[in-house]
Amino acid sequence: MKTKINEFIKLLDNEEKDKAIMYILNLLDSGNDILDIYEYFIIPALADYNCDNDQEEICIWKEHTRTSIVRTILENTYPYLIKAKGNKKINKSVIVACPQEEYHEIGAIIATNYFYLEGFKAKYIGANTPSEEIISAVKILKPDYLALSITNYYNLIQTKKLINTLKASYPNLKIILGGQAIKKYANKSKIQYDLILNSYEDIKKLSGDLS
Ligand code: B12
Repeated sequence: MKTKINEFIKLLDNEEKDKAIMYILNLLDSGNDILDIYEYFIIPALADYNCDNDQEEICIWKEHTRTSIVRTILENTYPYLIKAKGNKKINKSVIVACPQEEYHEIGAIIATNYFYLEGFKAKYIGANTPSEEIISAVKILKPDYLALSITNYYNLIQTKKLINTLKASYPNLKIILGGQAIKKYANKSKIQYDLILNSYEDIKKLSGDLS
């Protein structure tokens, strides 16, 4: 496995988009578990990425290029998710979003896929989603859960205001928080929430508790 991961990361480092995509699709076609592909290949491809170039502008476009390749790979895993999910269904819906100014969305998309895999009716509504759009989605779709992914801690202030507004109008809506800023700063920020989830195992446990 370690050799395969290194081979894949090398393809990404060299920005060999076609080869990187085919590498993962071949692993999936040869029967590897979709969750292993997420955990060992897709998540570390960005989470462990450090740009070692000195000039910041090179780092930024390189980060964009890598993210774009990883995103394409992620979208291409969807048919395999459909197969892996099978008939699993629980009668709960979740909207996943990145709040206003939060552009880091790969974690949110992965979380949406994990909810889907565990049988939730899961809908991802986007990165940098203005508060009024999130409120509108809650109003129209009436989900059981709203899951917000926050990476940058400075987005916690706006998110805190959004949750206060939502809780005042929709007291039954359960708020799930996840992402790097939540892992580090949820308690300090005194943000309201019902659940903090950060991994597939956390979502699987919630699904088990609800079944
Ligand atoms: C890719 C990336 C970007 C891309 C994002 C593109 C996109 N479409 O998503 C772009 C280029 C836009 C970007 C921009 C910026 N970035 Co950036 N970025 C990254 C990078 C390299 C990877 C992030 C990522 O996708 N990780 C992989 C995912 C899978 O991991 P994850 O998000 O943690 O999600 C996992 C869990 O947290 C969890 N999870 C996440 N959300 C949720 C939600 C729920 C409900 C659940 C259950 C679980 C869950 O599940 C996931 C799977 O395990 C990180 C470096 C790093 N080490 O993380 C920096 C990083 C996050 N960025 C950083 C910064 C500073 C920025 C910028 C301010 C400056 C810049 N570099 O351009 C801007 C800010 C943009 C904004 N306003 O949001 C800092 C953040 C520091 C901080 N403040 O805490 C980091 C850590 C880099 C660094 N070391 O300085 N970035």
